[in-house]
Amino acid sequence: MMAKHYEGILIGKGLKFAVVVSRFNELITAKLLEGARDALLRHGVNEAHIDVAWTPGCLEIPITSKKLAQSNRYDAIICLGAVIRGGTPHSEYVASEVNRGIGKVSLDTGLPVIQGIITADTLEQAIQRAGAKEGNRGFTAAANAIEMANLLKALQ
Ligand code: INI
Repeated sequence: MMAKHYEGILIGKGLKFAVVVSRFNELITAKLLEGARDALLRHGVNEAHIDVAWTPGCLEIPITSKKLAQSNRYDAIICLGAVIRGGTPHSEYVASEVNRGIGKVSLDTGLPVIQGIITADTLEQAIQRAGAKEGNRGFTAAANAIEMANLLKALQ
C-alpha cells in the first residue's frame, strides 16, 4: 500500500493573508513587503485579501500577529522585519525573541505564522536578501505562507 503524501499547492486563489511588517530598518522591510505582495499576487491572491499591519520594530511583531491570528480572518500571517547586527549590541536578543515569539503564536493559534525576518551582519548583507543577489526573503516567506495555508487545509 502506497503511503499518502500531503502537500500544500502554491495557488493562492481564495486565500486571505495578513502581512506584519516592521518599520525599523524600513529601507529593507519596504522591499520585503514589495516581494511578499509580488509573490501573493502572482500566485493568484486577490489584492483585497491582503491586509498589512506596521509595527515599530521586530519585537512588536509577535503580539501583532497574535491579534491578527485570533481574528479568524486569515489563512496565514507573514512576518517581515530586519535585524542588522552591526552596531546594535542587543540585536542577538531581538532576533531570538522575535523568532521564539513568532513560533509560539503559530503553535498557540494553529495558524501558519511565517517567519520572514532577515538577520544580517551588515546593511549590505540585508540588501542582498531584500531584492538583490540573494533574492527577496519577503517573496519566499509569502510563497511559504501559501504552501502552509494549503497544506493545513489539506490535512483538515
Ligand atoms: N528592531 C528591529 O526590527 N530590528 C533591529 O535590528 C532592532 N535592533 O537591533 O535594535 C530592533 N529594535 C527595536 C525593537 O524591535 C523594538 O521596536 C523596540 O525595542 C521597542 O520595543
